[in-house]
Amino acid sequence: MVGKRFKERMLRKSEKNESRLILALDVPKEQVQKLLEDVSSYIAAVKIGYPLVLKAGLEIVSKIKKASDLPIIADFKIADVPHTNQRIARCAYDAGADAVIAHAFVGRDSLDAIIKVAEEKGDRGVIVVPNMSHPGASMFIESVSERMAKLAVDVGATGVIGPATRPKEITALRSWVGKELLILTPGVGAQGAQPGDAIKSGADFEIVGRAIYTAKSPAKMAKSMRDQINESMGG
Ligand code: NUP
Repeated sequence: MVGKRFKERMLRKSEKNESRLILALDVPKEQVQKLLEDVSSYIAAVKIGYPLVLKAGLEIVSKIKKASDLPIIADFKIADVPHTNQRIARCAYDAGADAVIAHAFVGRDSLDAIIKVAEEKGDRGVIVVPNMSHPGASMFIESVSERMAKLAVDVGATGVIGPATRPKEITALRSWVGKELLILTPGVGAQGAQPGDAIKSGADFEIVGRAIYTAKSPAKMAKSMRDQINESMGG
């Protein structure tokens, strides 16, 4: 498995902050610093993606790195031919990303290309997408998610994305990927899932964006969601 160092870093942060929450930082760059100051102690990692990076530039990754010691997951849903995948992953890791998110549907060679870069860059993480949280996932992705989850295991990925909105599919996902791979689940809050539901179904982390960053008090919301998840775990 690639990215053991990333996984351990995330689990250490999770333990320190007693949190299974990942913040989706899909905000304008002007909001990043304050949001991080408000919620950093209640989360285990941050996920950045196109909504932020296409405006702020990739240098936002190093700025976040300087401002906090949270692991950074670059959600670029990489989905191209192998050599392009490799170049995209290299850009993300060189900018300071600890892990990247990549689509599985492009096939084994495209994922292998990213895994190779992750190894070269010092055991960074690779999170594969075998399923998605939105209703449209039922059109195509869901019907092949078992094969894609098993591909994630075969290529040696660090983890997979699962739909918090459909907890039964997380249970199935866990049975396909085994215990070692991390399962990260978006869909909590704005997309309808309740904090804790995905973890109870076998996920390791819940990804939350809008429910936290549009709240009147992001800090209070992050703390409350973190606590709800912990309560649902019996802790
Ligand atoms: O299946 C997925 N669903 C999903 O929402 C895969 C994702 N990567 N995401 C991302 O998670 C989405 O792009 C957004 O960054 C975050 C969820 O945000 P929110 O719905 O909590 O605001």
